[in-house]
Amino acid sequence: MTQQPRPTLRVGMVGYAFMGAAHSQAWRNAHRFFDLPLTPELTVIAGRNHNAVDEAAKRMGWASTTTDWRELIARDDVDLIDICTPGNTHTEIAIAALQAGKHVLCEKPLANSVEDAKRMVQVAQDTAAKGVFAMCGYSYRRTPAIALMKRMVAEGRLGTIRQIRAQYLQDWLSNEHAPLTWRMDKYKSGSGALGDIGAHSIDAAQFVTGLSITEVSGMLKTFTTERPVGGDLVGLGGHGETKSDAAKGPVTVDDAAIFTARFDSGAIGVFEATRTALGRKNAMRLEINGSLGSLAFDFEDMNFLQFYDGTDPEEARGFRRIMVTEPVHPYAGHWWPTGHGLGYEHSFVHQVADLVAALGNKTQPTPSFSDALQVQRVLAAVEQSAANNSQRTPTRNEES
Ligand code: SOE
Repeated sequence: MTQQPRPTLRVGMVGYAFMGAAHSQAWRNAHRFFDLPLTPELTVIAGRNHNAVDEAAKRMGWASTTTDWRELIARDDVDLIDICTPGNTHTEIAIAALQAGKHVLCEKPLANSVEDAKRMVQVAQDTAAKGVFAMCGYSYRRTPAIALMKRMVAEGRLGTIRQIRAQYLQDWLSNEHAPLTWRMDKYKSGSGALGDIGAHSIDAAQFVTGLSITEVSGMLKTFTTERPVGGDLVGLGGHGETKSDAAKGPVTVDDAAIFTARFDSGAIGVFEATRTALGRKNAMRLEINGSLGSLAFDFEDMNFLQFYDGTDPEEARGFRRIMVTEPVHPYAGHWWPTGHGLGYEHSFVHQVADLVAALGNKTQPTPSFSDALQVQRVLAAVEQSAANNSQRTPTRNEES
């Protein structure tokens, strides 16, 4: 008997840069590797520049284009809006889409302020009651090793969680000649390394432990306070040199952020997010120390998870290097035979698969906008702490 074709989920995406490309890959492939209740269709992509969005549509596989995101929302052949734009546009697009009855996937961080995030949460809660759902794209929680960390913590393999150590280290702004882009403009991005990559660490730490951050003390640093305007924007946000006599513009966000955190259980944490750790390319690291064991992950070695089991016989104790490619591991069994490994793009496919499964079951996908609001609160608290110079004691003073 021939199987009935699955209903479609017609997607309209706003944006076509790095995240647009990663999300497009996920919309194209999720239903080919996961048994989904709905089959995504890449219906329309929106971008401000007509030629650029047409080129992107051809390259990424979108059926049509528009230069006005409002048209996506007006179309009755679009069921979900995927927001892959700078943070200052998330609130307006997401609220308009939800109120038009479209599901929403919104890239992280949710918004550029707690106030905007709260507005988005309110609308999302109202529309969820009518079966229109919203999710925020914290994709790292869908890396198999991080999902395995959560499973092992929930199974009690670490005992009582005591310390969380999270670093997200990049180096694409180590070069002071790297050009100014929207990621260095506070109005567009909300913050620098803190909100761009520190947000991933905050979400992952809370997701894996099931704990919430209740208090922080932070420091922000901008090493290069002005950068050349224009120049070749290659890669993440602006690799490459620009002409030395190029006009310069102000950097209004942090290059690096560090903060300590207290969790609701009494656990404590240390967080670091930087774009100037020369030599570290995308080292999203998370270590959890518990009373019975420890787990440690580094995205630059993303198919492996380090596990120290304190309940092992004393002579056998040591960090084990688990290859997270077995069918028993989260997501891994949908792909290749054990040992063949996955990459950065697979977490976005897992994100789409889980989102579509939830929509097909008419249940709230996670992380919800409320989950993302909690991250936004932590980001704002770190910025406030850094601005107030709170908890900082000079090591020298006039007497010493
Ligand atoms: C830039 O730092 C960036 O593209 C982030 O915006 C992404 O969220 C991260 O996954 C990779 O680096």
